Amino acid sequence: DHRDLHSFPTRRSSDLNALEPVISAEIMQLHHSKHHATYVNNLNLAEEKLADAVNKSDVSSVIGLHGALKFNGGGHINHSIFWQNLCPGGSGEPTGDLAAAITRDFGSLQAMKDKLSASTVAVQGSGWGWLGYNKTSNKLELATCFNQDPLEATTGLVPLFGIDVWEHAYYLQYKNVRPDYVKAIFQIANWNDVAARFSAAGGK
Ligand code: MN3
Repeated sequence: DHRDLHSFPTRRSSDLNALEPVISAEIMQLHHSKHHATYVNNLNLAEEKLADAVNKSDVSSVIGLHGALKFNGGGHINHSIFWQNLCPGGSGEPTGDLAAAITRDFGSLQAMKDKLSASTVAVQGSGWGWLGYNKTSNKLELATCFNQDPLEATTGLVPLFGIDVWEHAYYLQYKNVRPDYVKAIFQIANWNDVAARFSAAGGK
């Protein structure tokens, strides 16, 4: 059960403006309490149906729930990471092992941001851009996902930093100018959270 919509960056509705001016309070309110909440509610429903189907050894119904689990479960996973990836004013530049790995694998922080921005802006329709960690090669990699496809379950990469480019994430504020939203989001990036995810995955 995922009733608890934890992981909001400030946890208090009075702080919905915490990420302004990059993300408006209006967007935060709708994004968190409507969009994310809907994924959570529908994931809970799908998991109840899954438990019932498993209980009845109804393999056809188990398989039939795949789409709902992927979409709503992915939506919950992705947004839970997204809220933690952001903090008021940003955390400054990456440091330590994360900074070293970014330089090693992309040349520089700016080069990584440029590449991630370009691939994320280019997502056709709704989806996400990601900085991920490849545990097999011990390298940072970039990827994009359509819809709410969760990065690790669909590519094997451990998600470190995600940019939501569904229109609900920016349209009320940035209208059709997705590149401005993607550019601005780095101003509120919480590299401490990204570094913690990298470290937890065994990255160096
Ligand atoms: Mn979203």
